[in-house]
Amino acid sequence: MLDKLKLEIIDKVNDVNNLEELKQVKVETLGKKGAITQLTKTMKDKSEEEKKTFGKQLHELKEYTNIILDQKEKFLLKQKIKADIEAEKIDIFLPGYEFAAGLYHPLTLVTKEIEDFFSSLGYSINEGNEVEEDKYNFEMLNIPKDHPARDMQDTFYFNAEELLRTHTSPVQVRTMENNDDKTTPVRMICPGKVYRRDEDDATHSHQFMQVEGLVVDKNISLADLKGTLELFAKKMFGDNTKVRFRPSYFPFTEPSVEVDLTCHICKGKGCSVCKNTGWIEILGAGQVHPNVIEAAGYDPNIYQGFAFGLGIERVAMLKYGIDDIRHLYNNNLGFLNQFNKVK
Ligand code: FA5
Repeated sequence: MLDKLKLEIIDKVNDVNNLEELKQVKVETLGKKGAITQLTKTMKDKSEEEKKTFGKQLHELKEYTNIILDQKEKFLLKQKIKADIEAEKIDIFLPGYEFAAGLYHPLTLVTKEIEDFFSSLGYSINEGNEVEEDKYNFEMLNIPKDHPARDMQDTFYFNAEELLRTHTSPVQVRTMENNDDKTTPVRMICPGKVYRRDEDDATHSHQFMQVEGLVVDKNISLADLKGTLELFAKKMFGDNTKVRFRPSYFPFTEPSVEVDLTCHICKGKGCSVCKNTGWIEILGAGQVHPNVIEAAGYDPNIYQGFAFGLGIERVAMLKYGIDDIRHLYNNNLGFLNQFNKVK
């Protein structure tokens, strides 16, 4: 009887083609209701003599079944792994996919170039706060509460004391103030975003970027500022670049200037971008006002300085011939992909 069962089990295991079917055979033989388990249950009705011989044979059949099921399982597993590898085979000779690498935004490119230039002159690169205190954005820059210069830069307030900075100039004060030793010179630039309630047009935006520059030392004059900015303009735009210094007014510099470069679109003839002047203003600058030097803790009788605030968008527009500042904010990949293709 057990020989017949053994042959049946061997046949079943031989006919199995996959792991699922093998599981089924295991249930049918060794499972709770499986043939071998059922036979084990009949043992209690057998005589002592039968129990010995039948029990031994049944045990051997059980061992044997376990072994052939195990062997078959190993064989089927091997087959499955082989089939999976076959199915997932990679053809290493197929051409790869091209991944588009990220590009620098033109404003980042220009910022990096400005940073490189000033670092090469020994300037440090500082960071400021976009949410700034009234004290630093205005008061310590010689712009008291009722000063009309505030109107020109009116902005977004969080409360009476905090606002989105209207320019990067507060970093001038913070840098001087943070310098514990008020005898060491300062040479720094600070790039960052600024905000104003300006009307958006081809050259103005309500949110734009500036780079502040500050030098404080003994014997610093407007000639140093002029030399630095002329060198900067030539480095950024080529040796033939024309730079114009116009007298201007900022409460925190005296004297003050505004600096223009020849319009890149009309080359100085006059067009809608430069409002027919032939020039585009890129920065405001001047000798740091003695009141500002003093408020930040330096002695204005010994130390002088120059400072400038450069519009990064304006530099990018001049450099790349961009005729509308709004192109820089629209996230139009067709436009952005023209700059510095990095692969
Ligand atoms: C200032 O912001 C002064 N803080 C600059 C300064 C710094 C003067 C240090 C003296 C010493 P002004 O408002 O002119 O100045 O702005 C400086 C530059 O920012 C401008 O020349 C222009 O390039 C850019 N700019 C100003 N307003 C806008 C705007 N709405 N959109 C884009 N760029 C602007």
